[in-house]
Formats: sequence, structure tokens, C-alpha cells
Amino acid sequence: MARTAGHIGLLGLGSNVGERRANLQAAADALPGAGVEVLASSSTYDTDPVGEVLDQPSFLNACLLVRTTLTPLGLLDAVKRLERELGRAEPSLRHGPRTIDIDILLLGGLELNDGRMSLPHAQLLSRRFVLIPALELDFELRAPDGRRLADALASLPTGEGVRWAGPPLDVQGGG
Ligand code: PH2
Ligand code: MG
Ligand code: MG
Repeated sequence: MARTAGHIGLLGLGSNVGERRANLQAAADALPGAGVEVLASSSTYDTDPVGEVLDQPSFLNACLLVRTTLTPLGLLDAVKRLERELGRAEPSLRHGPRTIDIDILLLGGLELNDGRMSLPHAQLLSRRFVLIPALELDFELRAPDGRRLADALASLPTGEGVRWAGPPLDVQGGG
């Protein structure tokens, strides 16, 4: 049966507490059960912390190409529920350490700002730890307004360290 319905989306995964790769893999494994088909995973990258808390362990980050028929807020509810199920305690600190973070970066060509979420993700074009794995999946990716992710990466300073760490996460169904 052909499965073509729904939006193609881009998710960002991050972890800097516990077994980082196992945490990212657990998220990739749990998404299909939450209504999110995982099409492909990027490699994993060891990345310098950015944001409001710099004195914390480095992150492991990856991006997933997904397909879902969920609405944006339905997808947000699904990933927040998964974060809790995968053992993420509410972070006491904005940008602080976390077992698992699942961020919705792009969903189809949708643009949305409703207080609970923004599409595209507000930091999509400004974080090397997002752009590098995203471009590995698809070098032609664009934001809904047409800006190329590759151009965004080229315009960023290179100070934010992003180091290849390991092969792509396993994707159920062979992705
Ligand atoms: N996530 C944050 C804050 N800072 N830094 C890196 N390198 N990777 C992240 O995933 C990350 C971060 C908040 O979600
Ligand atoms: Mg995040
Ligand atoms: Mg998040």
C-alpha cells in the first residue's frame, strides 16, 4: 500500500545526559508509535553547548526526516509526550542539560506562530548543530520563505563546534 499522505518534516534530536546515543535512538524508535514515520536519520554529531548555559556537557545531535499526518500542535503534543516517556525531567534551566530533546524544525512548508510553537523553528537558521545534520539529509532544504539552509550555514561563524561522532541512527523499516 502506498503511504504518501501527510507532511514531510524535519526533527532535531539532542541529548547531553546519560547514554546520549541510546537516548537519540530511543526517540527514533518511539516516534513511529506516536504517528511519526521516520524516513531517514543523519549521522550523529558531538556539539558544543550553545544558548544561555555554556557550562554543561557537550551534546549529541542528529536530525530526522519524518512523515506525519499530525497537525503541528498534534505533533508538538506527541513529541512532548515522548520526551516525558523517555525520561526527560522538566528542565529547571532554559537551554540546560537534558536527557532527550525533540525539536520540530520544519513541517511541510508550514509557517506558524501561536505561542506554543513556531514553524519553522525559531533557531533553524542560526545553529550549526541543526544545519549540519539537516544538510547531510538534504542539501537542498529551504525554509518556508525560500531561504536555503546551506546559505544560512555558510553565513554563520564557525566557532560553534560540531564534530562528526557516529553513523546515522537505525531507522525502522530500513529507511
Ligand atoms: N539544545 C539546547 C541548548 N543548547 N546546544 C547544543 N550544542 N545542542 C543542543 O541540542 C542544544 C544546545 C536547548 O534545547
Ligand atoms: Mg532544543
Ligand atoms: Mg525542545
